[in-house]
Amino acid sequence: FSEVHYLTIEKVGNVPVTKGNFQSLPAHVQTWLAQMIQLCTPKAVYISDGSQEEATIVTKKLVDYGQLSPLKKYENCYICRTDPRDVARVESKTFIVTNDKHSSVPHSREGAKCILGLWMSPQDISKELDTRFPGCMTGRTLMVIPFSMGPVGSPLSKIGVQVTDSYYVLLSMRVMTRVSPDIWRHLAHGEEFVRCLHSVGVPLPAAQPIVNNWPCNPEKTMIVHFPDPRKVMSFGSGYGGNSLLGKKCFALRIAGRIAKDEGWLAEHMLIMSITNPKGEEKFIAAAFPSACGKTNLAMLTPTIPGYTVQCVGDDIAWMRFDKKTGELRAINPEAGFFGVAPGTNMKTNPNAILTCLKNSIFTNVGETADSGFYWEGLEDETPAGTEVTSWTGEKYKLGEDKTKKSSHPNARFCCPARQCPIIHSRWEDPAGVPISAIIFGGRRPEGVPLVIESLNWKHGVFLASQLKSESTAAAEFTGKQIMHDPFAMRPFVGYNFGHYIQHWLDFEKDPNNKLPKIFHVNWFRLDENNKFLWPGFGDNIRVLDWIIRRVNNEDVADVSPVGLLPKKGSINLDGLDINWEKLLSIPKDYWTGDIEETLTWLDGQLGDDLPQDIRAEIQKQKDRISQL
Ligand code: GTP
Ligand code: SPV
Ligand code: MN
Repeated sequence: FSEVHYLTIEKVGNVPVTKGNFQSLPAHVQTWLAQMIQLCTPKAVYISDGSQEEATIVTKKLVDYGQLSPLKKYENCYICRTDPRDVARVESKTFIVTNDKHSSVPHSREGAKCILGLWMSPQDISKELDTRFPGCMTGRTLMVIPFSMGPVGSPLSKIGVQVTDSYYVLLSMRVMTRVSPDIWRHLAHGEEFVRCLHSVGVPLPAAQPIVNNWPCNPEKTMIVHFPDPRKVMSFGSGYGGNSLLGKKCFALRIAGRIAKDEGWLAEHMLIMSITNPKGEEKFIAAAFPSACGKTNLAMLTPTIPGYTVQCVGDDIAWMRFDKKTGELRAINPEAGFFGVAPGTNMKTNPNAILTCLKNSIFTNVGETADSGFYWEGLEDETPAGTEVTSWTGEKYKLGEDKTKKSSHPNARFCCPARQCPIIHSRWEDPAGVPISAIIFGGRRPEGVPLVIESLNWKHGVFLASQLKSESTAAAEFTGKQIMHDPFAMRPFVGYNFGHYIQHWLDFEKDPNNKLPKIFHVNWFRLDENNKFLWPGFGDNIRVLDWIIRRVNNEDVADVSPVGLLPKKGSINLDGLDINWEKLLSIPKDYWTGDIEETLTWLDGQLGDDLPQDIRAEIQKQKDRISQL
């Protein structure tokens, strides 16, 4: 490098830059990077350009190292097995740091352990970080990844820069976000960006054995957010939402805080469009907790004729009411899908399978002897007797021992959204798409009908506040417990949850806002033999069809104590054998207990931060249920 270049490097600690030109970066970026380099003491600095050439070189490096191996059956696809201690998000090690505790977490009642965010003081976190980050990249390369959440240059988009010592993260960020040297131009005048620092937390030589060539530091894992200075610091994990910082850390926790300040919404929602047989298109957004069906709904293949579904996004939506038209406009800030692999097949979600047949990374899935991917759910598409190597490295033959599992339940595919056969032509529209309905839902084995329409906006916000779901493998919880997950945002909210609910309520105050109707769905109700009462997947179009008819104010709903329910016969059930009564019933005992539990829980968690409007909705719902 040039002398000038060298001097700059010398200033940041004599660390060579092996790719890119540090000196050409915007000054405020250089300043921050210099601090990160000084803190982490890498052996080299590498400035990513997001190009295919770069990905090819980095991929080869990882194959040589043994972290990735090619899946020869497909084009440019790779499989990766992690250290089995690093397989999912870790909610219990995810913190929000602010000076004022209650800007981050609610005033929970005495004795109620707050699960709507963990706060730590700047002083306490400093101590924690000081035992982690200094020297954490010793012997490793510090990579600098400039990325945009949302189309580069869109007024709805936001920029981040991630520093990481993981090549896997570099490859995945390139799929999940828009990584490009163009970003630097957009920061040329000192513009704001979210500062994302990530380290696997294993300086070299490693103090402990590295398992599966997947360096990580589970004992010291910590994911820390600083919403005020718009900063994220993640240590010890290489997996998913812990390490791809554009995703949950930035696009939900930090962006949520920005959205509150600026009057918009950053939500854990898919975005899709449905066109009915008359050719009318409507866009909807839907929030389900992790591993509860967003990707599947977003890419659904309709089982009834005449409908077309197109996908805009499968996990995160940034939405704001248009000042002129009052429409709620949404963008998908991501560029890829990081989807749950198990359960995905050509029957349940052909579009997901077709999206990930090239340029994709598969983590913690099984591999067939002919170098294809395999996971639970692909039984019918894979000949019995096929030899599979499981994610833990065990070899077995399909069909021989039913107790063998090929994949971790939170195994994921990571693939570019543009490869999706039904990706919407407007999925990168900088203006976003207009949302007509918002749907919430969860895994509710008992009591909760297939679909409920809220009585009005406030009641809808209440329905979202009382969202619950069976726990899944996307987080560290074990066993099937029904957990509260308001707005499907429990793990992802970046500020006081009471303020978050109030923020939703406040949209009603602007008469210009065209408020979408709000719905609650449940694909997971069980019968007495623990069988799903509803077939789900492609048949969910039947419920979406009903929802759109309600958006068009068709007279297909009856009022009930818990909201509007479909009139019998108003959901197209052609060709299905459905027990309507069991699927739609609202048992008085169940709902009486449920509303009490909801009030106790929300009051315990939020204390005086629980908005009065929600207390009033709870009381009204209680009164209605008592008349059932
Ligand atoms: P995250 O990526 O963790 O946010 O999950 P997600 O909400 O996108 O969930 P996803 O669509 O990946 O589904 C998770 C699991 O639920 C998969 O194993 C699916 O097969 C299963 N699933 C999805 N939709 C349905 C449905 O309609 N009915 C049933 N029974 N299962 C479903
Ligand atoms: C989720 O858990 O909701 C995910 C996967 O989408 S992760 O990126 O790990 O958060
Ligand atoms: Mn998700």
